[in-house]
Parts: sequence; structure tokens; C-alpha cells
Amino acid sequence: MHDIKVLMPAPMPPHVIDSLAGSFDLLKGWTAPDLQAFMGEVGPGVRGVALGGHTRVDAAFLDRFPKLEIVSSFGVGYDYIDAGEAARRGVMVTNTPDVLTDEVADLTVGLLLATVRQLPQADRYLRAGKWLDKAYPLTATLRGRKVGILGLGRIGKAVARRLEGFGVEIAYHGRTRQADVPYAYYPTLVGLAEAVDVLVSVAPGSAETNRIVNAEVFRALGPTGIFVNVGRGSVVDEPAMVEALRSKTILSAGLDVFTDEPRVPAELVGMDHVVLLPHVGSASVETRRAMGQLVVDNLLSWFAGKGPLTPVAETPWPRS
Ligand code: NAP
Ligand code: 8YV
Repeated sequence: MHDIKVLMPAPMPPHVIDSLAGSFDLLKGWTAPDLQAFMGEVGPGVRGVALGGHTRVDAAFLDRFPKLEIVSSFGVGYDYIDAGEAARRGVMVTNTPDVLTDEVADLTVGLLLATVRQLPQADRYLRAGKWLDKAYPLTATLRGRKVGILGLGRIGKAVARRLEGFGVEIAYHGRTRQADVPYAYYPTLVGLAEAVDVLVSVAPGSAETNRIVNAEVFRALGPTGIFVNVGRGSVVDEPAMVEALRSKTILSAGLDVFTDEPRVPAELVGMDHVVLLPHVGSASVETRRAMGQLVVDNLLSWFAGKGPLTPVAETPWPRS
């Protein structure tokens, strides 16, 4: 396979670079002084793309690569790839589902607990020497809460399974009711938000989900409500969320994803009743290694003529 040109526009973990360089003619886009000029130069020969760093793959990107067969993307969410356009051109798109599900679900539950019991704030309190003066103020509780999950997919279900162990009631909203889950289904997001006092968003970014968590949803969640987002920042109307937090329309928020990462609104950074994480849901050494390996394995399997391992829904395999 050493004659097959695979482009990596942005750097990926070293083991991914090494594996791909050992099997393919790996073109390291980020080492070129001008990536656009480099892609124009090598584009006609490129048959595979290894994608990290959320490089936007749209019609203009795909136009550069007439012989492209596969885009192997790092991460389960692929909102930065126009997979419909890739499908129309016969280009396979793969992502990295399952291998990160438990890691992200663990983080989600940790973020929820950190938010409701104010763990980072309590840590800051101790370090500031304030415990010497008086005990940390009492916090809200997870006890007696009902948790609503927006996006009961692989990660959403793994979060729900963990939360069952915490003895809280669970409900969900998605486009379709799922027959095989024991949780209450709400056909509208506002209906779910009205019924719960914790809303956890694990929905993917898409045109359909863009800003669906809006001012109306925050009003429905109410003044004891906690919002946790590990899905995508684009799913939330961020200014409306900032206003809901400022006006105490909701109690607090735990956020791992933002609209314009890595930029986070200054108003949020200045608030002490939110917990903010720099998109670390899958960010353990083990899980990132497994994700990287799946990027490599999809390319190896494809170019060995065995098809993709984890195609996205828009580019099913075998082709229909
Ligand atoms: P998944 O199995 O495809 O689940 C996605 C769920 O979202 C599905 O249950 C789907 O249910 C629901 N959904 C899709 N469109 C919707 C819509 N318009 N309205 C309401 N619900 C909708 O994906 P996953 O593996 O659980 O991953 C979910 C997302 O988590 C990823 O796409 C990514 O954005 C995010 N993520 C974040 C991190 C992090 O580090 N923070 C890490 C990994 C993943 P229906 O089809 O029934 O609507
Ligand atoms: C990654 C994620 O951090 O898988 C996803 O959708 O959001 C995270 O696991 C990201 O994709 C890698 O940059």
C-alpha cells in the first residue's frame, strides 16, 4: 500500500502518524508552509484523508481530490464533514464510535456531580484558605432529581445506565421513541425540559439540532434546573444560555463543549455557578489511543479491499 497517497491535513496523535506512515505514502499537510497550496499540488493523487482537528470537509474541500475514496475521521461526531456531499461523490466517511462511549459517559456523570455539588468551587475555596474561616456553603443535591437526556444514543444510554445506579428518574427526547429502553419518552424538547430538573445534552451537531436548546427550553427547565452539555456547542443558543444563567432562570450548567471552541464567552468564564471543561470528554490516553487506532484500521481495511469498519450513516456499507 506504500504507493497509496493519504493526506493528513492537521497533526494527529504520534502513533497514528507512525502507523499510517508505515503503511501508506503519508502526506503531512501541517508541515507544508501553505496548506492550501500543498493540497492543490498533491490533491489529484490523494486517495485517502486522515482527519483530525475538525478540518472542514465540504464541497470545496472535496473538489481538490478527484480520486478520493475515503475520509477517516478522528471522533464520533462529524458535524464538520458534509457527509451527504461525500456520499453523492461516492466518498466513504468513517468515524470512531463505541471506543469512546464509556469514557465520555464517565466524564458526563462526573461533570454533573461536579456541577450540582460545586466540586471545582469547593476546591478553589480550600486553596484560597477560606475553610480556615468557615465551612463551605451548602450546595444543591442530585437526590430526588429527574434527569432528561437529549440524544439517547450510544453515549446517552451509557450515561443513563450509570445514572440508574444513582437512583434518579430518567427521561429522554430524540426524534424517535425507542421501544427497548425503560425511560419515559418526550416527543418535544420543551416537554422534556418541563418534566425534569437536569437536562443532559449528548445530541450531535447538525442543521436539525442547531440551537435547539434555546431560551424557551431554559425557561421550561426552571430555577432549580441544571444544564449539562457534552454533545456539541452548536446545539445550544449560547447567548440564551448565558442570559438564563445570569438571570437565574436556571440554577447552573456544566459544559464540555462550546459554540466557537476554544473560545469561551467571557461572561461564562466570569460566572462562579458554572463548571467549564475544555472539551475533554474522550481525552484519556487510552481512549484517544483507541480512537486513533480506529482511524488507522478504517484506512487499512478500506485499502485492503475489505470495506470500512465504522462507516457513518450517510455512507453505509455495503453500498445500497
Ligand atoms: P449516537 O449514538 O449517534 O447518538 C446520537 C443521538 O442523538 C441519537 O440517539 C439520536 O436519536 C439523537 N439525535 C440525533 N438528531 C437529533 C435531533 N435532531 N433531535 C433530537 N435528538 C437527535 O452518537 P453518540 O456516539 O452517542 O455521540 C453523540 C454525540 O456526542 C456526538 O455526535 C458528538 O457530538 C458528542 N461527543 C462529544 C464528546 C466530547 O468529548 N464532549 C465525545 C464524543 C462524542 P434519534 O435518532 O432518535 O433522534
Ligand atoms: C473528540 C468528540 O475530542 O468524538 C467526538 O465527537 O467530540 C471528541 O471525542 C474530538 O472529536 C477530537 O477532536
